[in-house]
This record gives sequence, structure tokens and C-alpha cells, in this order.
Amino acid sequence: MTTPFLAFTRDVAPSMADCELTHLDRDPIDVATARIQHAGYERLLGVLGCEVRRVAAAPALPDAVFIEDTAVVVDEIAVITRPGAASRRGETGGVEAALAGLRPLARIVEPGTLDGGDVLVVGRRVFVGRTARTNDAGIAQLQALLAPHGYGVVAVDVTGCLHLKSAVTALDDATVLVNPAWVDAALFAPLAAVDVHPEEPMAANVLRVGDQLLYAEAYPRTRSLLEDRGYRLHLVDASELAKAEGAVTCCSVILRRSDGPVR
Ligand code: CIR
Repeated sequence: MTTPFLAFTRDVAPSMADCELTHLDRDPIDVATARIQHAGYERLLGVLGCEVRRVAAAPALPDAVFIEDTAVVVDEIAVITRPGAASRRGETGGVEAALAGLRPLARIVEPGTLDGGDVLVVGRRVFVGRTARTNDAGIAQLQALLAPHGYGVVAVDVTGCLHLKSAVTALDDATVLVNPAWVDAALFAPLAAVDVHPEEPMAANVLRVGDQLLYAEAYPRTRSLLEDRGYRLHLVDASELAKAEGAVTCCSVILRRSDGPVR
């Protein structure tokens, strides 16, 4: 049976302990456990309607598992990023090869930097975090690439966390889940905002797969706020990946299958 979505993932690198860290202290990472959790995440993506395709492994690139940062894909185009951390720039080649043929490709180029974790697409609105990883040149380039396809790009200031999607993600086309300490929820109006539980600052990252939601099991208080509002969450244990400052959106690039040739 053909699945509605393709999900690209990438192996947990044996070098993952050398990952970039910005807001977290280095806590020993058990690569074997991270691999088990990652496999559970991939299985759940399959259950939610994705054909999971693993991009060729990159053992020497510690952050390669966080594939989201390397590409922004919408129905019309795939934009290969230029990650803000120099240590991560080698990740894009393998992802570009994997996406070729599925979408027309474009690239963020110097002096632009852009991490996919800073890009939140809700309908035709594309919110882009201005962060240590994503600069104004990167945002301007993304805007120029997406505007011809009818997307409006909105730059958003983010403080206190790594990426925009550490601070806010979408629960559906009308609602965001937000940590108001890190981003101004009013910027997303007319979308409604649900705040994370104050004791769970990292809880704003939820992965949408169509109309289903994949969420880390580490945030029970926020989960119950969401369940009280009628959201049903599919849970994964991503605790070992979180030690590398990664969350559930980071570990995949999901695209809707499209029929027909690309140019
Ligand atoms: C990094 O700092 O680049 C990685 N250790 C974590 C990246 C997480 N990616 C994401 O939130 N999209």
C-alpha cells in the first residue's frame, strides 16, 4: 500500500557524544540507547503513515541524526539549508542526494545560514526563527525561494533556546504549542496558542504527521493539558536524543508524496 508520506531519517552516529551543545551541559550519551529510541521513533512514523527512508549514514558527523536541520521541504520545492554550526555543514550532501527527484531543489548559500529547526510551516505561512543558527540572509533567501509558490515568510525573534521549534510548533492548522518565555505567542495570531506547562520548558516540540501528533513522553504535565483539550498524542521515549539537544521534530524530514515528474 502506498503511504501518504515519506519520512527521511538518519542513523544515530557513533560519534554522537561529540554533538553541538548550546543550552545544555554535556551529559554522557549512551549511543546504543539512542539507537533503540531512534528505531522506536521510526517505527511510530511508519504506524502514522510514513514510508521511512534512511539517508546514508554519516558516522563522523555527530549531529547527523537531526536531519530536520538540513532541509526545508514543502509540496513545491526542497530547500537544502546551510546549517549555522560549521560542524554540521557536511550533513547536507547526503540529504540532497536523497531528496533529488522528489522535489525541485534549491539551496541556501553563503552568507546565509539556516537550520530547518528554525522553520515552522503552518499552511501558507512560514515562521522562521532568527537565532544563533539562522541569520537574516538565510531568512531572506528562504523567502525569495518560497514566495513564488505562495508562501509568506515571517521572521520571529527567539531567545533562550536553540531553535524556533524548541519554542513553538503547530498542533493543527489553527493552534500552536508554545513556551511563551522563549517566543512571543502573539506573533502567530490569528493562530490560537496553548502554553506548555511552566515546569516543562522543553515541551513545545510536537511533530505533526498529517493530522496526527508524535510527542516525547518526557512531558506528562503538558501532555495532560493537551489531552484535556482533545488532542491525542502518540508517545516516544526520546530522552537520550534530548541530551544532544534534539527533540522529536529534529529526527525526520517529512514530505507528502507527490505524483509526477519534478524539474
Ligand atoms: C545541534 O546543536 O545542532 C544538535 N546537537 C541538536 C540539533 C537539534 N535540531 C533541531 O532542534 N532541529
